[in-house]
Amino acid sequence: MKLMLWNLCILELFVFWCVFSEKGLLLPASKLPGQKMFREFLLLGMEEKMGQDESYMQMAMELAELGRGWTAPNPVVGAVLVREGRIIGQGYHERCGEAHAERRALADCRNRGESPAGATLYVTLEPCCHHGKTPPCTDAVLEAGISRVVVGAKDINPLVGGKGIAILRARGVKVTEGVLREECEKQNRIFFHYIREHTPYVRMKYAMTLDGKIAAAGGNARWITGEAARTQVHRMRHELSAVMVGAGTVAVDNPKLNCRLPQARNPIRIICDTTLRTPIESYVVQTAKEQRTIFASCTKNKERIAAYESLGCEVVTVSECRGRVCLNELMRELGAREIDSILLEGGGELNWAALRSGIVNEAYIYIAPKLLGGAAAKTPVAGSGMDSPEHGFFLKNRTLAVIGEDICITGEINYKKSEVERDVYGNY
Ligand code: AOF
Ligand code: ZN
Repeated sequence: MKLMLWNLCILELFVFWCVFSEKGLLLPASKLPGQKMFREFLLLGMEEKMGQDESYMQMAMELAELGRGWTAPNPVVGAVLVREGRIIGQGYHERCGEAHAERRALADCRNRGESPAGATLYVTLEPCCHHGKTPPCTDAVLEAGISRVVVGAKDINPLVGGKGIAILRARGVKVTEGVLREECEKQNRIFFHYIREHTPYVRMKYAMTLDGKIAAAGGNARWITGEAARTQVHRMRHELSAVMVGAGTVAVDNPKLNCRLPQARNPIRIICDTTLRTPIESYVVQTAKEQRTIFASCTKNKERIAAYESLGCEVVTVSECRGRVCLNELMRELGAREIDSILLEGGGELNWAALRSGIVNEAYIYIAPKLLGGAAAKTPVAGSGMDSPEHGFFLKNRTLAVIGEDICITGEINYKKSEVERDVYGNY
């Protein structure tokens, strides 16, 4: 009992560190010292609190997180192999194109000199049964002689879609489905959205003062929030595939739109620029050969397009909706390019258009304990605005957290039909 309490204490400290430390979720846990031993130690005693299946699945979910940012457009997946109450292997999907979590766990098991025959495999997503960039995981599970597979979420990829589970059952493997299903589905909400809609999952993020300003009256926006919140945003740039801003933001701030954290990747940059007027000298254009940069524009001016392309930019031409880049069409174009997620970093006009066209899935709103004033100072969502408070976009499944000196509110946008304006082609 004492040991259990001690373990829970450490677990809570660890969670606190993850949520509140400046680096928090930012340090890839694979780089933590003794990470594997630490996880296995944490599990001691947890079975008394949760069911055994749930606690191993929880561990598989934590492993899956280590792949976040590297696996797109694939899901994050973790796997744990257990025999007679002992963990004999663990792994996660590390990068798109590389081995899946199940094969990693089996390799780890063999590296430890253990045999996977007769073991139970815990995996956060149904094992695949198709030949993609890698061979089917079902083959690996059957060859290894695994006797039971515990699955978190079903894979809705039409190439799998329950067939992985059916194949295992038909071959005599005992399969338990839906352990921590909701949590596992939530963990891969980007993947599920992308597979279902073929468009990117969009997270709108902005930082404002207590009086709702995203910059001072003269336009200076450095910095609204403190360092801890800014570090978190950099983590998001690593975790989501792309970051999107309007041409106005590039013209005013000349931003880098990169990720300044160690062992992290840079996001693809997407700039919505209706008339393709972004200065050629701007940082994003000049560094397009080092960091993939996509301009979304309505212009048909071939020379202008060629000028950007010669510097390494990609130009995606879409139709015009209300005089601006058609965001619904753009999302379909980006989905076709396998971009599964976007961090929308505004400004106000783009945020409004994105909300109004129904492409925003969730919002991360940072609030700094400052008041700036200024009737002309910019606000995070501009455009023509709603005519009545009852028509406002509403956030559901909200969370509230203190990040350094700031507050962060998150939530999913609960669209009602009246809030989204689209034509018969699905465009705003
Ligand atoms: C699993 N375990 O770890 C992952 C799975 O092109 P491939 O071969 O990498 O296959 C990608 C698809 O496989 C992906 O769309 C999803 O359906 C599944 N991902 N499945 O059993 C894993 N990453
Ligand atoms: Zn697989």
